[in-house]
Amino acid sequence: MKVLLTHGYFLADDPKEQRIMKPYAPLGILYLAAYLEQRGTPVEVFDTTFASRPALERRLLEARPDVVGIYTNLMTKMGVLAIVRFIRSRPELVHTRVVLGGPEVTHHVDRFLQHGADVVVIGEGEETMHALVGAWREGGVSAPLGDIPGVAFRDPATGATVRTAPRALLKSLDELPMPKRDAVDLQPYLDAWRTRHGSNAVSVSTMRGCPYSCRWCSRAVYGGSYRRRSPKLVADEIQLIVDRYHPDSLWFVDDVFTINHSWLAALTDELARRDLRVPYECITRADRLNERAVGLLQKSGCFRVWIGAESGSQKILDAMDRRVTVHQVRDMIQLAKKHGIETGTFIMLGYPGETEADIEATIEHLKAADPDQFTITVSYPIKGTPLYDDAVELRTDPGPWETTTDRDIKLKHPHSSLYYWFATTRVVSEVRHHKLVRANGNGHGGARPALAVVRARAKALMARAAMRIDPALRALEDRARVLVGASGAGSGSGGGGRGTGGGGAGVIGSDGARLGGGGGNGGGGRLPVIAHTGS
Ligand code: B12
Ligand code: SF4
Repeated sequence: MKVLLTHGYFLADDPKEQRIMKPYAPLGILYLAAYLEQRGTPVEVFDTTFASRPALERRLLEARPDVVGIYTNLMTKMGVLAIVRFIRSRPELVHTRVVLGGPEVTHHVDRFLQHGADVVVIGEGEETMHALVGAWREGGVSAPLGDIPGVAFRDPATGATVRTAPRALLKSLDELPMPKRDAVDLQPYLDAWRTRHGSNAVSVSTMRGCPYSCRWCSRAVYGGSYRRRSPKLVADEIQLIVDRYHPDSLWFVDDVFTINHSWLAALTDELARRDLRVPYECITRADRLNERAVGLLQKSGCFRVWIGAESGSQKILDAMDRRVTVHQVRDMIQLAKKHGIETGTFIMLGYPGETEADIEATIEHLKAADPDQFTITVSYPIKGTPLYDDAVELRTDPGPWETTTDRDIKLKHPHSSLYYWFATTRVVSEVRHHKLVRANGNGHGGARPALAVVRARAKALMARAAMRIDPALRALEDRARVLVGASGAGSGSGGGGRGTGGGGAGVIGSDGARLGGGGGNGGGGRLPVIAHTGS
């Protein structure tokens, strides 16, 4: 039985990521590959990141796999659909079963099946994929799948979607083998990082699931569970990565790295016992940090911690169900800095109910918290999240499902489409101005910094003025819309990814995407790992 796993993400088609250039290998399918191989099914992983679509198509025709499994997230959806179409269009691949998994499939099961997938795997993938391959091996391409939990497929007789019972989550992540990183060539990833940033990183996952319930966050795969690999196995994996790839740093993709302090203490001890100290970056929540946890982070090698902030307005944090206070975030950013750990934070603009006063509170929050970097996202609702359901009246129709993503859904605001671009520019410029003035006050003055202060101030003032005349801009926009006969109420939330990096506080304004921090346009040469959703 020939199994080929792939992910439909092509770096060459992603100018934004080419600018950031912090690619990571697709961990999900590397876990699947390891799990299947451990159980006797050899797997080929076709890593699309540095490849081209024609190269993948050639390989599919050459290999004629019995099963093609494709990781799908909301960004890669269109690429994945193109691969599915290709497979369906080729007589040579008529027997190939197409299985889709990953976060984007959970809430679009029917659509993916209508567009040619044979099976959609919902949730954790290892056991389900193993069961599917086993069923096809035993029973051929039309083997019955109804007893396999965690899948959806079309009934061959009626065409109706059949969803089997949900798959129970793995009881212990320690049952899993390490992801099969050697199934892909990591070198181009490491080289891409090093060439652009002077240093590189490898991603590691130690936990699955998140028990918090931030309303905009997609937990489509692991839900509200919290499971973790034992510190010993994590240290084994780190050792292997270090021996094999010699990376400059690690990035833990975990949602809330410091959620369990005893686990962190045990990992810290295990790493110390092995004298294994690799600089790493992680993401967490302010309420899962304290003096002890920050001390452990520092001791175990954390050089940068991302602490979710989202907003400087408590009203908005509460609306998001973030369950932290603005003050906790501020205090923990300061605490981490005191321990010599760099800090980053995430900001989301345009959450429903946010006013200009809330945006101003966010600016003040960033000045007071003083993170080394921050990223700004303009809010967009992902299907399956509470925000998506809450915002039913506010969502714009992005257009045909197969050619758009949830990132194209705008939340209707009483603003012009440029408002959040101005807001992003204002946040960045005001915070930058604040930092520069403080640095000058600390005796780091001079002609160039003075010019930068003036520039930042001017930009902030212009952005603020533009926000103030927004009703006029909005009226003009509405009029233009009427004149060209465009339909659809409400304006979009923010424009494209206009980067506005700053020396001290790196930030990239974005179209709802969370991108890397200060390495952005003019970000002062900082080298943040891409930080984005989570915590
Ligand atoms: C690391 C990460 C990134 C990294 C690296 C991506 C990479 N190449 O690895 C970066 C920063 C680049 C990134 C970017 C984005 N990300 Co991201 N990312 C993550 C994160 C934190 C971890 C992913 C991971 O490695 N998980 C560990 C592995 C083991 O889990 P997994 O991938 O889910 O795989 C399991 C199952 O999904 C399933 N499975 C996966 N593939 C397959 C395939 C088959 C055939 C089968 C059967 C099963 C299966 O089995 C696997 C094992 O159980 C997740 C959140 C999370 N905690 O998972 C968000 C997450 C995946 N990202 C998300 C988003 C929104 C994005 C962006 C769109 C953000 C943006 N910029 O707008 C971009 C898209 C980039 C792109 N072009 O793909 C969302 C996806 C929501 C959705 N519906 O798709 C998530 C879930 C975050 C969230 N909570 O909202 N991301
Ligand atoms: S944003 Fe972070 S803390 Fe909140 S639910 Fe998502 S992963 Fe959990």
